[in-house]
Amino acid sequence: MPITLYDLAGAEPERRFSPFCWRIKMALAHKGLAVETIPWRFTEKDRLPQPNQGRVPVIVDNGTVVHDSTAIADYLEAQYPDRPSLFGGAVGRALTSFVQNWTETVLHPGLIEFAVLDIWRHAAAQDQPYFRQSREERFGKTLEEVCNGRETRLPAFRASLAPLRRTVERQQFLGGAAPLYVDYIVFGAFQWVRAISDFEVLAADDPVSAWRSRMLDLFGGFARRHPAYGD
Ligand SMILES: N[C@@H](CCC(=O)N[C@@H](CS)C(=O)NCC(=O)O)C(=O)O
Repeated sequence: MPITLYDLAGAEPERRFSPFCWRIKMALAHKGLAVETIPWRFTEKDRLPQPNQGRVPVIVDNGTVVHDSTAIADYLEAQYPDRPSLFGGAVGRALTSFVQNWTETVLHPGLIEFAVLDIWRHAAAQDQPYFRQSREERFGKTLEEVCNGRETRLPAFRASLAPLRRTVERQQFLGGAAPLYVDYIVFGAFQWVRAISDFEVLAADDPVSAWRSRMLDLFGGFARRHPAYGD
């Protein structure tokens, strides 16, 4: 029986843009596990299986409900130890935490200021008022104001990617010669923006762009097949 994944969708059911869900979709592909995704909208809290926190990703695996991307990755690693490892052992698991924290405290905040208005534009009609209100409360300004002048912030954002750039220009993946969950965490952030915004955050000649392209090619071009902008 395939694993069920509740996956954030926009107005178009196939436009999937949650960075946290992308981590898990890539992790499931890495493990070679069959998955059936259920498109879910921000305001459909009641449709999620219990227990949950009103957020996705949530998976159901043979009746077991797991929510939160980190808990899901740990669950998959423990539940399916004979399949390719997501972390490459305890040391890899520990170092993944650093990259996850960098992604969530530096990369995501940088990216959301480019793309939050585009998220609202792509959100389902029933989600738009909730999304606008909740995010404007969080930012203390309108979505338009958040994204205003985003071109001028691009050079500083690209400069902030130096640690990632220096890594992926010297090795194929963050995991080394082959990708690991740590790659999926960072990739999820770029795929989030790529799925809902035509604002290209990476220069074409950036080694980070080449790495993103390698990620898009994984699993027979799995991520590349989903609705998105750009290459
Ligand atoms: N810590 C959670 C974060 C999940 C999360 O924030 N998901 C977003 C979608 S990207 C969500 O479901 N938001 C619901 C809302 O804003 O109401 C994880 O790693 O899974």
